[in-house]
Amino acid sequence: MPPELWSLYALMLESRLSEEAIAALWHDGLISGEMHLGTGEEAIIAGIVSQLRKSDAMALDHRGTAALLMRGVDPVLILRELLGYPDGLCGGMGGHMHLFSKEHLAASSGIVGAAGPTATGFALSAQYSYPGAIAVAFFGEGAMNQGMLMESLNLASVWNLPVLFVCKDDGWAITTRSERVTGGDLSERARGLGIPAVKVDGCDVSEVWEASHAAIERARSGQGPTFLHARCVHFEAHFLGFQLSRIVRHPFREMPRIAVPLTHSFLQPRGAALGERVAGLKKVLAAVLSTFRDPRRDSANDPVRRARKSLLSDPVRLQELEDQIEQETNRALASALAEVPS
Ligand SMILES: Cc1ncc(C[n+]2csc(CCOP(=O)(O)OP(=O)(O)O)c2C)c(N)n1
Repeated sequence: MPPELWSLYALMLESRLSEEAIAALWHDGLISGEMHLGTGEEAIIAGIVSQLRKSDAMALDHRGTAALLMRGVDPVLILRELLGYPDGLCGGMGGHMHLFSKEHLAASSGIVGAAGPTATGFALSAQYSYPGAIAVAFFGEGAMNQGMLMESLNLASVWNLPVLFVCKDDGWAITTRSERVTGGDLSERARGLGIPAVKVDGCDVSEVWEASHAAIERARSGQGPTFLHARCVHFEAHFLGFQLSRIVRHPFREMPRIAVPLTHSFLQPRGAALGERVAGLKKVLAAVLSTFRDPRRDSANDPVRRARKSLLSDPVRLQELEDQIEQETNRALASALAEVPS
């Protein structure tokens, strides 16, 4: 039986509000370095994490915050980790890309593809020591071109390990379109290694829940791994402050920042021949114009909004739930910003 959409929406909203709070801290300069969020992935994470049991493990990529929040890791510990405080989840040393919780059997890595071997290792130990327990690997489609992930898929297949491999496919690896670097069909790749593969709309939490439920049951009952290919959209693009996502959101405000230096370089007397310059300019214009058709402009791809729409039939309950989650998030934020212990 799937849980009611209310509880899945609560997980997704808590994650979204917490990540919006993280974004605000980052924009205020309180978190150093890059910041990759999981905004847009909430339906994939909630649909799966809501089904995990205590002895199940998670291997996460550079966008692990949402999964840890939904798994029940204290949001104050996560926030204090991102702020670099010594009483953060990993002593303030891991940052957002290397979040670990031994208690929750969860390990992240900023090394693209590393979720594969980590989850496979977790699953191997589960097969010996905790029959019925499973491991989940979350990774982007860019990671599917990493050798270690392919090797993990292969080993999980031949050793019949209880792993759910979850490919969160947003079609981009930083600035590279997936079709420019990825041959063939990803589900077919998994099938080629003997692993059943299922494609889902990663913006639809009920669809993700249904598909992953069957896969998780297969793994728990000793029938081996499954590959789940879930399409999603990253609303912040690769990381916070990413120029391309700013153009997608505010094309007219951001355009002059591109057009002015471009015009200057175009009019330079030295450099490439005119034909090459025109060709270059055409490419840039095409890239900018394509942002108008970008899926990130369409709120129908926002999993949180989509789930919310289905709950609008009970506006009073919805308002109560949203108020409660907002208050909890604000409380966690206030605690996280409290004095660093001396
Ligand atoms: C082994 C390795 N190579 C390159 C990088 C730099 N890098 C960080 S994120 C990223 C793109 C990953 O794309 P994808 O797996 O699709 O995940 P997404 O960021 O789209 O969620 C790259 C290349 C890295 N961290 N690790």
